[in-house]
Amino acid sequence: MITMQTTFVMVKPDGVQRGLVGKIIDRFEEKGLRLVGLKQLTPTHELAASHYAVHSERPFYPGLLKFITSGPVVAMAWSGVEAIKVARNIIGPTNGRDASPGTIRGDWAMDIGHNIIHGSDAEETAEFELGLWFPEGLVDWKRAAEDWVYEE
Ligand code: IDP
Ligand code: MG
Repeated sequence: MITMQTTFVMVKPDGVQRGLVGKIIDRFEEKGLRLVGLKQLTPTHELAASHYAVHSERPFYPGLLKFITSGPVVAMAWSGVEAIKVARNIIGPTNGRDASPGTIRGDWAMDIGHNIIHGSDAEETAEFELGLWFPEGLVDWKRAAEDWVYEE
């Protein structure tokens, strides 16, 4: 069953400071996903708290909020068939030391907290996160290359 999805991806402050934004965008673009939203911003405490509300009882939550609001992030929306799973595969598991080479975290992260990037984990979270970070909406376009990316 072919499901077109849009997922929320964010380069965290460590990824921005380390100069990895361009290389990270390449991974998603070259895979064949379609960029439908992109902006840089320093998240407010309120925005970060809403985004990570599901983790509010966890011991790492205060440190996580401090980290995410510490500087600019790059927020993105990517569309494609099963884009949520595809993006999570490109990103790799949470702890960079467990992540396989070839994934973003596997290539560039050595830590569970400083792990470079976020990606939505399910349809409901993607919808929530896209509404939160892109209240202005996304860009509606067709990437001509999709005729070659997908068989039908
Ligand atoms: P995910 O980003 O791979 O989906 P989650 O379990 O949803 O991972 O955790 C959200 C974020 O919280 C992680 O990306 C990481 O930045 C941070 N985090 C998760 N677990 C820990 C921890 O044990 N220590 C420090 N930070 C953590
Ligand atoms: Mg998560």
